[in-house]
Amino acid sequence: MIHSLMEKLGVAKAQYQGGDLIVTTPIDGSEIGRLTTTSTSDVDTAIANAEKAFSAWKRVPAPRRGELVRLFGEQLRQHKQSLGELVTWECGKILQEGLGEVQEMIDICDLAVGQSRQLFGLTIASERPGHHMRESWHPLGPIGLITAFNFPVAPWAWNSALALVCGNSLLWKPSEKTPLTALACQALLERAIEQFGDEAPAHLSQVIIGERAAGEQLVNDSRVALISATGSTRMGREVGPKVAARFGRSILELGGNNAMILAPSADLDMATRAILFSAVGTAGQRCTTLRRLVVHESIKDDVLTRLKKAYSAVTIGNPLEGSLVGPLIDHQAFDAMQSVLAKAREQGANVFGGERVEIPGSDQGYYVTPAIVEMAEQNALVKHETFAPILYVLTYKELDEAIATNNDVPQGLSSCIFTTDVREAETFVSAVGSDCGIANINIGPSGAEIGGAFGGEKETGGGRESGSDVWKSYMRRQTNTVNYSRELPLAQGIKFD
Ligand code: UN1
Repeated sequence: MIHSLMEKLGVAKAQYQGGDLIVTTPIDGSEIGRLTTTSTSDVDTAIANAEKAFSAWKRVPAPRRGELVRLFGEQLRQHKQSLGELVTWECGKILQEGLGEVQEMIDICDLAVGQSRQLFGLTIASERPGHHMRESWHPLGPIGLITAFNFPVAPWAWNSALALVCGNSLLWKPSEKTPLTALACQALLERAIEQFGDEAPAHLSQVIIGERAAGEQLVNDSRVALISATGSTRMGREVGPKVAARFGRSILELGGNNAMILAPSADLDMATRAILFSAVGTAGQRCTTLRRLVVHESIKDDVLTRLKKAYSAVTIGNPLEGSLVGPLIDHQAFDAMQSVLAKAREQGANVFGGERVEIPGSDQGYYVTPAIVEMAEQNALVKHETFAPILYVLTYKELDEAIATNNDVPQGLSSCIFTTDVREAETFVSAVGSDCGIANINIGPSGAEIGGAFGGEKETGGGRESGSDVWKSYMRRQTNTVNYSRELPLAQGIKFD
């Protein structure tokens, strides 16, 4: 199965057989590939080649660069099914979500193509006669991308589609758990490059296979102008200071601990569906997964009854065969979930679900029933992000208290409120409301569209990816003052003669 998918996607067998990095599928734990890791000296060469590619690519007019991304988007459209299936094989998310991830890639390509004709700056009034000022945006340099297993392809595409139209070259270090999808994306991009022709330099996009050390090499190399890294807060705490120490730029997309405030006036049918998708979907392994439900005490019992009914009806099993919940990525993820649930029980919490589910033929697959954990208070356990389907339930009396609970965690990615009271809704998205990068009304915290800026505050890292004006992160800003007069007046009225 893997072979025929890889063949359709244009990856030769030799690229994923016989190497030292073993890749397994979380579906049943079986081996699906062995890749050769990139050596330290090969990473060094790759960086040097990325610099050369940048030097050529920045000379190509931006709308032409957009044409390459348009061709890449076409490749993704043609191969959506195969790439979606490969995503499912490699990271275990259900096929609907694997396909959704590829759709996000297609969407960002469309956005980037349009953006390639809109890399505009401001014109600014000068205080001096016969002068004007403007801002120009120029290509930045080689961009290093470090991505996580749970979204193995879309975040790479958010960054690379924009980075390419902005005139940069790419170096991609995918998660060591999901390198096959990276090879497939690279193969599709290479096909687009071939169609595009000679204007695209060699080594415009390169994949680096390896574990932590390979990523660190990118992080520490001052030739890499920007590091965009998705992963845990622990990883970001190492990457951020290292890039800053060499005055590089970084975009960090780290942990989330996303809450929903459920108000008494909410449409509970809608809220239940939203909770189910955002807490249970992707087996709780999105950075935007709903992890905390802050429900008004007057509706808690009703909501818990609805949720437990919905949770019990969820199908758990092989993500290629129509289940709603696939496996956790590996046994470490399972162990982490079990240890957190055991601690919660020790603390007196009421735990519903969370058991291992045996799927015939998948004894090395780690499938679990999603868990609901009623907590008396938002303690250290709740404030910690566990990358598994655990939904903590907390109660509130007044909206202010619920907003304080929403904000009282170290992470600040996504949040939402379900209410039909416009005052509550607007307060939640106001300056005294949610402190997160994403704050939604009557929609769950996950499943953002690519048109907006994606990312969060505090320990989430402060980076933004995808839409809005995020393209500016992949360019350098230049301020130009132009004198078209025959005089040389100084700014601030200074006389110097
Ligand atoms: C992630 O989990 O790293 O908003 C990204 C969402 C998706 C992206 C998630 N569009 O849930």
